[in-house]
Amino acid sequence: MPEFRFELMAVDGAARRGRLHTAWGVIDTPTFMPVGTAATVKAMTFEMVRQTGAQIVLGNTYHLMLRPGAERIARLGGLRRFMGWDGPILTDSGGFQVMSLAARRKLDEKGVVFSSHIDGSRHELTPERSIEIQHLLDATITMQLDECIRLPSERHETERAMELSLRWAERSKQAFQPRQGYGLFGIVQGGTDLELRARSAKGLAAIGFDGYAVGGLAVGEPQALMFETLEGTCPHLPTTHPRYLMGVGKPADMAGAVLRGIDMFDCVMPTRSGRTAQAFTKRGPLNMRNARHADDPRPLDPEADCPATRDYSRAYLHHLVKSEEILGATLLSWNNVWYYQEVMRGLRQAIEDGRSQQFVADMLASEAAGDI
Ligand code: PRF
Repeated sequence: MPEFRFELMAVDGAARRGRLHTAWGVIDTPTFMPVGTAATVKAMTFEMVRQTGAQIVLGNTYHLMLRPGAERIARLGGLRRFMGWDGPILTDSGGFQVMSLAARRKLDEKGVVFSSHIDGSRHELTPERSIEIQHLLDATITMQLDECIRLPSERHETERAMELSLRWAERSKQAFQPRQGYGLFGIVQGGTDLELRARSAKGLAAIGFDGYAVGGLAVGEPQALMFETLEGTCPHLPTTHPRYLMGVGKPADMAGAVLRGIDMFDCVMPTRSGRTAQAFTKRGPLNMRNARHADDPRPLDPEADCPATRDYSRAYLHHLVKSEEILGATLLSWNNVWYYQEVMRGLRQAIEDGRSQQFVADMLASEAAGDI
């Protein structure tokens, strides 16, 4: 069984090209992790997900503990076996989803008590229970339980949540059972306050994790503020470990974050927007519902090595969307996840070649140029 280990292969400015070795496979970074909230990357089979070049997918403690239940998934051989994905998985800890989805919730030092958004049943999530659930799911990468606050917030509220997350980080580390090839990530909080971010990052590094996530961003703040916060956070994180920006984002957000030292991303955007008729392309996003596609025989990109992108006409994709055919969601999600992986492939090569700034500038110009 391989060790859990981050190999830094090249650096270009603050951007990093690495390789994360895990029990269930290697992950080339910068990487994008498609979101498989309820044990499915929505509308896609794992053959499609694999075809895009994805090397790791994400699952959610919150959703899976409620349905079908963590103990059931454990009896069925863990989440990888249950859903039929043969690579590594990362599971989020549940706190963020409780705060955005649960019906009633009460948070204190111990953890968070909430009512399910599915049937109203009461549940408790503590740092220890979150880790236990992620063990039952057999997550390759386990996330600590944290508290993500809204932005903007008062400084004392931001500080309270950051300190609580740090104490929960310590408890998560205690509860985590180390196994060869498996890792536990801490999560930096602290809003957009750089002093709080620095304290959070240093506190986590002192506890010692296998990787470090930056949480509490992409919650509605302008992109420039997110980038500033990353510039004030990444330098306080160990260079020897992977850095994961949670819930980000658009291609331009990810590219900018890579230039500031981030290695890993996840976002529902490619799959969610695939279900609402949006196609990401190197010429920017297209709304396939638009009538201008109705007679267009061209594929989204004839040079792409993804079937969804290369083998179906825009006219056909438009027709599927207009007729609310389920295949429309599948093909657009497939195209979008492939495009996200294409951005990551481009970034990795550019970092190796020492031209990451130029690559990002060209990518932004191409996306802004629009469709021809
Ligand atoms: N914490 C956790 N999961 C998250 C976030 C966070 O702050 C975010 C914020 N963008 C997305 N997902 N645990």
